[in-house]
Amino acid sequence: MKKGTFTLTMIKPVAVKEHHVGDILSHIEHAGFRIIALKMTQMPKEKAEVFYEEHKDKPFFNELVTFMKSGPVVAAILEKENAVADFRKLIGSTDPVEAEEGTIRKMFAKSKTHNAIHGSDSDENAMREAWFFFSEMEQFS
Ligand code: RTP
Ligand code: MG
Repeated sequence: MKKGTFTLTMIKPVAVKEHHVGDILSHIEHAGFRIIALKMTQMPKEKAEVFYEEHKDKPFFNELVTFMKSGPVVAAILEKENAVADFRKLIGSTDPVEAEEGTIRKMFAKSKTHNAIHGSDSDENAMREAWFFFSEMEQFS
């Protein structure tokens, strides 16, 4: 995969539990993103800590890890020009209270921690996170 052409998303446990996987994937595809890898998986504590290691010193870290290991997530690699920035726009602000109308977090988030979906914040992190979840045999660029 070429850097800058994709992002990594994860539908978080709250949205999987509440049966929003189909609606969210549909929304993503209709916005012009191509799903080039997809799986459901549950992260053990150690994996969730590695995925979010950049936040390890933040006050919300333990709550975040506890939430992220609480149930299965649906991870996907999404291909599109300008994928990282366009996808962050599609999901909306971290806190659903601040998220714009029509964004995925506005529609499906329960709170700032339980905010329904993840999107990579840079091309470097998209690359790291894509390889965190998917092997070469699972990527269909
Ligand atoms: P994400 O990485 O999941 O796409 O979210 P983000 O970039 O919008 O936000 P980030 O600052 O990277 O935070 C990662 C996740 O940690 C939880 N969080 N809780 N209670 C709080 O103050 C708080 N702040 C962040 C959220 O689940 C957030 O998505
Ligand atoms: Mg982030």
